[in-house]
Amino acid sequence: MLTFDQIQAYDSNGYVLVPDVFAPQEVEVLLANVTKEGRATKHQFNMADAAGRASKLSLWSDIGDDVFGAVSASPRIVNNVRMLLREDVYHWHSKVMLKEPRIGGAWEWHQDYGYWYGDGCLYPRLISCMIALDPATKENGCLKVVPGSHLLGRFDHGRVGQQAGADQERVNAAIERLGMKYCEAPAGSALFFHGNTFHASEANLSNKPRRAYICCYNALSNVPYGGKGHGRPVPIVTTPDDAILRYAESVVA
Ligand SMILES: O=C(O)CCC(=O)C(=O)O
Repeated sequence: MLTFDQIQAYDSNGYVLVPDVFAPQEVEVLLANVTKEGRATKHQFNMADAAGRASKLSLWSDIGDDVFGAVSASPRIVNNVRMLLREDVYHWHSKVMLKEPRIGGAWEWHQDYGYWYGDGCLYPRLISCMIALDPATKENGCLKVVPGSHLLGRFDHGRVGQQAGADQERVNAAIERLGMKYCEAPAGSALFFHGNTFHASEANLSNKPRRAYICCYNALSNVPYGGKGHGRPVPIVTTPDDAILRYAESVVA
């Protein structure tokens, strides 16, 4: 459970990094499932960055009855998101981010609400939780954020490569005023960030992969109008705490 200080940090900065949310054995099971034939391999696609480098990911909206579903519905994530939003939430979507060694592309500066505004959400009451599967470092393209930018409101977004990118002039002004922080993160950590927090990541120029699993949630009071958006707006039934390790055997089999 997040502490009072962590919740306060999130409220003022728009993000909070929590170490050791998942144990090394759990991360191992997840990594094995990233490469094993299944959800993570079936749904893969690229969203090229401004330089044309491939930023590969796999994305789905249903929680699903597998190890990835066990994380998306983990009480360690869902209950913290409920606390940060001060209300119940539903699963919006989850994605495996595959930043491959030397070729994995960047993610351009954006707000997630820059994408989700177009899906009919009236409020930016969405949270993403980025779970590091490999240690995320400056060299392999860890997430970088503009602290406090969740309070700026939504900026206009246009196309940058195949991604949505925020108005660069305003992003530069925000960075000048608020600064920018690299969120280097140990494997198993969870970075919770607000739907309006500006974030980006650089290309992976190292010879190590930078894989991460990102789970996104929307407040149940913020269901998009017109039947648009992702996920089913129903409360999440959280999984038992040992659910991830139960999938260890299916990897070996
Ligand atoms: O994987 C990354 O480095 C960034 C992903 C991201 O910005 C996003 O999914 O919104």
